[in-house]
Amino acid sequence: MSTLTEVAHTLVSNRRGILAADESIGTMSSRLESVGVEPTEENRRVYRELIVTTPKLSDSVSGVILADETIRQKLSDGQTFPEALAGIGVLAGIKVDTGAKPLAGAPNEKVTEGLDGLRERVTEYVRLGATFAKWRAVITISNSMPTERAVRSNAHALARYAGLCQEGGLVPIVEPEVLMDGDHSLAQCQQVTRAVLRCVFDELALMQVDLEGMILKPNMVVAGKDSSEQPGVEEVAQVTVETLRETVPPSVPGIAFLSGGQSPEVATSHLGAMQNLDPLPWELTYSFGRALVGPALETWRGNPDKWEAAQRALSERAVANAAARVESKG
Ligand code: 5MM
Repeated sequence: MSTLTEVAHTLVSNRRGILAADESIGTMSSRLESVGVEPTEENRRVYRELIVTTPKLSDSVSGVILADETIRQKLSDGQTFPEALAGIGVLAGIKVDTGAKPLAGAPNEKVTEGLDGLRERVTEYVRLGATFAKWRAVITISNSMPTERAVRSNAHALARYAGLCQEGGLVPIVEPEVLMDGDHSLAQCQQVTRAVLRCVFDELALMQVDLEGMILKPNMVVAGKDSSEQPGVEEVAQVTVETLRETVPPSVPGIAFLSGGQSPEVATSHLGAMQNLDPLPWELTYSFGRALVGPALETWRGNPDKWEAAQRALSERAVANAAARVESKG
């Protein structure tokens, strides 16, 4: 097994999942402000320290995705974040995209940027202790979207990113997110997700990306959050797995879902319901951001007295998701 394949398997096996703590400075600052915490570099660091020092984190978390700012920061004990994670048996990842920017010729659609200089940045991130990377593309559903232009541009960028990461020794997490924003139906989400994943795997093949050395991070197939018809948990699980079976080759070791704005409990229920749908050719796990850390951030609110309670809130979600990966198998 190559190192890339080993890292990919480690990330998705043993019931564990990935914690996405890679909010860009802008997103992290808004999240801190929403709970009354001043959005300073130091407060972003302290909040990330709370996450990675959560007791028993490694029982249910295999990897933590860091932001560029965080991978260069230190914990209060002087360790870097990758050092602290390595010390507890958790892999360090790094978000390498530089954000979704307006796509020329496609009003209201975005293409994720960050390919310029990526080869050199990958080398640096490996030196800083990263073993895997993440790049997120966003796709919007409406009457006129997504355009083929947006889907193909984003798929192309994801594949070039994945190729550069593998060349430099990082396992790429390939994240094409079909957003929950809007009032679209479950069927529309399925249709768009299917088309996006087909295009992504076509581009990955063109770039000769080794599928055994990558992780796919897709959205679950759900109705738009403003839709009046919300499917039940079993239906979401069935339609999501059906869509993945149609599009994701079995050589991909694992699929780690994003939560995309679902409540923590609902995201966990969906993950659990999917485990029953044998045969699954890949591991199905989580790479949640908000659905893992949301309750912890709400509990902490910058109050040092709430540090342990916040860590318990994170632990509770992480343990629930790890349990969801097996419990349903009954
Ligand atoms: C943690 O947030 C990630 C970075 O977002 P920005 O670049 O917009 O700041 C984000 O990519 C995240 O990893 C995924 O959306 C998954 O998180 P959720 O909250 O959807 O599970």
